[in-house]
Amino acid sequence: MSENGLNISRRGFVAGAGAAALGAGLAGCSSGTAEKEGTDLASTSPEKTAYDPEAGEWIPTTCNMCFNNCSIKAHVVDGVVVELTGNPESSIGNGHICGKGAAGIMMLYDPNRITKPMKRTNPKKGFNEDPGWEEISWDEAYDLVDSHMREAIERSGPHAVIGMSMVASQIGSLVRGSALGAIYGSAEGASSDICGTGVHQMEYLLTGTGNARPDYKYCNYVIQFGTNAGTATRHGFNMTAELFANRRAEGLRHVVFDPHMGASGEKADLWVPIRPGTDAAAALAIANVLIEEGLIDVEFLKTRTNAPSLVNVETGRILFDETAGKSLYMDADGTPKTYDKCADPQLEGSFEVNGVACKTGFTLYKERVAKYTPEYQEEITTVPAATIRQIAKELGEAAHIGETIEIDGVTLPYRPAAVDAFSGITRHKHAFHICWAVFTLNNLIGSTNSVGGFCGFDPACNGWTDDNPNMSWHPAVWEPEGLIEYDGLLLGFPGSYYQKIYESDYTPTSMNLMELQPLSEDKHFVHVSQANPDLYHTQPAEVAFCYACNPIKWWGNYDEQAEIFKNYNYVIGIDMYLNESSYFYDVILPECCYLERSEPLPHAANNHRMIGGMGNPWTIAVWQKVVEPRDGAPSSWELFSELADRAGKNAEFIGLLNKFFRVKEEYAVPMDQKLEVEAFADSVLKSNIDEEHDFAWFKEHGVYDHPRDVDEAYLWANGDAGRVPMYFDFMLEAKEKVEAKVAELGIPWRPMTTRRCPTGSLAAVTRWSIPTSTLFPCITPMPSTPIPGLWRTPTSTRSTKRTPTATRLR
Ligand SMILES: Nc1nc2c(c(=O)[nH]1)N[C@H]1C(S)=C(S)[C@@H](COP(=O)(O)OP(=O)(O)OC[C@H]3O[C@@H](n4cnc5c(=O)[nH]c(N)nc54)[C@H](O)[C@@H]3O)O[C@H]1N2
Ligand SMILES: Nc1nc2c(c(=O)[nH]1)N[C@H]1C(S)=C(S)[C@@H](COP(=O)(O)OP(=O)(O)OC[C@H]3O[C@@H](n4cnc5c(=O)[nH]c(N)nc54)[C@H](O)[C@@H]3O)O[C@H]1N2
Ligand code: SF4
Ligand SMILES: [Mo]
Repeated sequence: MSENGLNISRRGFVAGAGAAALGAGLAGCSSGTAEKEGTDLASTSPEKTAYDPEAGEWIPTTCNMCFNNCSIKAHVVDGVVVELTGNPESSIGNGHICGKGAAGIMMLYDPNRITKPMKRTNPKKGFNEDPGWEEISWDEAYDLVDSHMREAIERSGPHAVIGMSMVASQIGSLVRGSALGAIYGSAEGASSDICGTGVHQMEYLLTGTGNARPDYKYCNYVIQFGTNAGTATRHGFNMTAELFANRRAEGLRHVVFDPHMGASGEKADLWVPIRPGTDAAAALAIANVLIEEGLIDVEFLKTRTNAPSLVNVETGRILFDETAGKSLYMDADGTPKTYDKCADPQLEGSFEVNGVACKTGFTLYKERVAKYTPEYQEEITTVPAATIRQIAKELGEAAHIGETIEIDGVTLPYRPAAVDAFSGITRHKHAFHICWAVFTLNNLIGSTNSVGGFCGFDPACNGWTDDNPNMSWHPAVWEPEGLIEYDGLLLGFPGSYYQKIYESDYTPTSMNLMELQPLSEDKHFVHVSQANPDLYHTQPAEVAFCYACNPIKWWGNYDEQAEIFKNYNYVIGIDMYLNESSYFYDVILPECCYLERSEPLPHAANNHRMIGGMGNPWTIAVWQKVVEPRDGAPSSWELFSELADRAGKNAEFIGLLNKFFRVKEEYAVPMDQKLEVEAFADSVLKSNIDEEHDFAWFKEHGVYDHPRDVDEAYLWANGDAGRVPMYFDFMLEAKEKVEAKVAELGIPWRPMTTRRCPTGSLAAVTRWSIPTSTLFPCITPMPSTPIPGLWRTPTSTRSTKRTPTATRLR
């Protein structure tokens, strides 16, 4: 083993051809100008070159040092990258590069990067065992992957293999899932359970898209619960950082609930330390004060939420008109009417309908939060009651309830106050319930989907040109209650929690037991069932395929995970480095660095990078190779294409990718030969933009953008119908069905208390935290045949007519 443990001699590398320019690159990186005193990192290199920004070329591409994938420019001189900067022509990153992004140059030239396939020679696995890595040829590496995958599946069926990926290379993960599905019929996947679990579901339910944020441009008051969005982290970090900082300087008031004074806490106007895991109590107390003080948007609650729904006090279930198949509201004239025919719905009250005692959903909500006085929550959270009162009043007053604003000729509700949240509340038990309590505050003040309020990143898209609607989406409406559905992250394909809950069969078909978690986001149950297959009646996987991830650390219990990993017959890893998980890998195939590869449509359709909103156009940016890959290591696209080609599965693999990327037939690449990445990029771009904007155009220009219309930034700006839930009747439906199914199958599931209140404890729907399947296809292995219903005609008036099972008037 060499000094760095990788059979790569550091000395050999540094003395090599890239050293002089590498030194120059580091100097350039640290100072931005030639030979600034005191920052000379290049002194160890044998030869020092002055940095000349005019030399060589500046190549537009995409950063992958984190999943934000900011648009950058790489300064390449004599075939060596000497500096990375933000690309000011792109809204993705707004021309900024963060410290980590600038350090990408160090990853590119890091001698410890793996660039050749290796196999383990020590059969013993463990954190204290040297795997004894031995370099092997690419041929052998592909054969090892192919034979172990194939044999496991032939022996034990499609569930014998589990694919794992997360967010480090998100489109690569989509390709990984597609390839394993198309080539091997692999049907299992796993991901981490401590990312957006809880948050994304609430964001889908409230904004029709899986990522939401304060509408910073217009917002004057932001409360953050457990997130450093725009100060250090989160989705579209470099887009948000400047915008948020400017708005704070202009007087935006920033309140942060966080046990720890992190990046947000230290910049906030008011940092509110809170006992970890207790945020729901604080949020419910804020709701209590808002209601007490009359600081609620009654009009919004009546017309854009299901709060007026009539609820059977006995069963907790919403009343539906049997013939119309729609939920019932009480009209001002004292007659119950379907939600869409009710002229003046009563937000509050107790009624009797056909002999059934009922209350409105809002009344039940109000009764529920009555208990959460500021004083009561103080005992739970440690946050002083007076602080909660102050924040609630500030929030309610900042919301400008009743006011409107005109944007691009459209008059819209103006609610410049928003409650935002992420990791700090999603990574606790009952994450969904905490998020539920927290995000409902936006409904109370009418800021959900309003100008200045809490808005989805990309709630709707009319296409990337004026006359090509190929890339478009708009959430449908769940007719029985008029609730908005969603379009998934990444690819913008339609999804429906309501359909899953009301219509699906809950019988689990995989180790993830996804059918029993209809609101689930990530496939993470594997880490429980793999260790207890008998308990859950699941089939353990035999081979694990880990792409661009470090799964040992996903669940916080390294030692237990180590035991699980030891139990796989064979573990395949694709990475750029050895990490904790690789102590358990049998074979590692390197992927080249992001600066050494090209990827089609790096930001997918509507992913985490584009925060949306007026002023942020639809931006399509290039990800292109800026230097040749060291040792010829492939990209994930090339690697999976090779596997598909060797297996004779080109048509299946390419067919699936065509669906995902909405490739038009006239631009499709040949299906009977190995996928060529840049040719595929061409078909994707031409299909979704136009003939002119092919990959060659992007290589030269880097970025294409298209202005965002007002109805693409604000969900209801075109007058569309649609509501969001305040009373979560569907949770009760799911609870009943999950309970019945686990009882039938003898699956241990922890029952929760059975309250029927909207913010109560309906957590039997989930065993852990509520975890999704097709929302995040990047982490979901795909079946080998195209998924029915995934490919739909783009339209902005799509709606669904479905009958809930609970249409009876009860
Ligand atoms: N620059 C950059 N941006 C990124 C990423 C990256 O690697 N780099 N990664 C991306 C990914 S995958 C994710 S998931 C996001 C994460 O983005 P964020 O959600 O903003 O992540 P954190 O900085 O972990 O923020 C969590 C905060 O919650 C606090 N916290 C912990 N427990 C509690 C609690 O009980 N209550 C409250 N109120 N707060 C609590 C913690 O102290 C911490 O300050 O960032 C994404 N954006
Ligand atoms: N302890 C701990 N656990 C956590 C979190 C945490 O903050 N701390 N965060 C949670 C969250 S929010 C998330 S999203 C997950 C993230 O979990 P992962 O996605 O597993 O993220 P990382 O641990 O960053 O591991 C990424 C791996 O991908 C490799 N890699 C990076 N770029 C590339 C590439 O271009 N190609 C390939 N093939 N490999 C690449 C890196 O070398 C690294 O080994 O972790 C979750 N678990
Ligand atoms: S925030 Fe942007 S520049 Fe920084 S590492 Fe992430 S993708 Fe790169
Ligand atoms: Mo994450």
